[in-house]
Amino acid sequence: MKTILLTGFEAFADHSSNPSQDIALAFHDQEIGHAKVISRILPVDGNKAPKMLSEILNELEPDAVLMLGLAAGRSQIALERVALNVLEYRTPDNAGATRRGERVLEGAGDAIFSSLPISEILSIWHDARIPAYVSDSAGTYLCNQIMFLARALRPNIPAGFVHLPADETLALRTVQAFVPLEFQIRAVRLALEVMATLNQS
Ligand code: PCA
Repeated sequence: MKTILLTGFEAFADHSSNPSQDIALAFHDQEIGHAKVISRILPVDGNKAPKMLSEILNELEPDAVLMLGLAAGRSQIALERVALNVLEYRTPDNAGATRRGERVLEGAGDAIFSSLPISEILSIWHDARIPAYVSDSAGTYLCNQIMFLARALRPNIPAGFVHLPADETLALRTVQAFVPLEFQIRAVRLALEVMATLNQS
């Protein structure tokens, strides 16, 4: 049986919760097709998150990786196409750190594409009437960092990132665009179903 690593992030900045955490945990230990999903929650800490990701990859040696994170303000689910080799953020991470134009990984290329079949996943989502699009920027914060690292550390396995909008829990606290958690869970399940059928390159 294949192993799919599913990651989410803890809450950060002024967000009281993070749907990526709730959704990742909802799938932990579940079997999807011929794959077993193992979920892990990453800290929003530019030093700790990469270390933890690398330890998890070594421990689990997953066959595929799906990473989730919150992009509050976006109104649809975003399948990220590309991760940049840059860290640039003024919103402090949960350790209080900011970055100005540092590299995610010294010596690596400037950008790496998702190795998920993004067009296939997008069209399956649209068939299921899930509002979603392919995004060409995962930002320059923790989500981009983790996506870049996962692709750089495991170049031969399907790995990619999905940015989730706020859910109703966040929208009840602060008026903002949101997609109900149930839709987000459905989207992640469909993506995992596609990933369960993929082979390593
Ligand atoms: N979203 C942030 C980091 C953690 C999260 O869930 C981002 O988009 O980089």
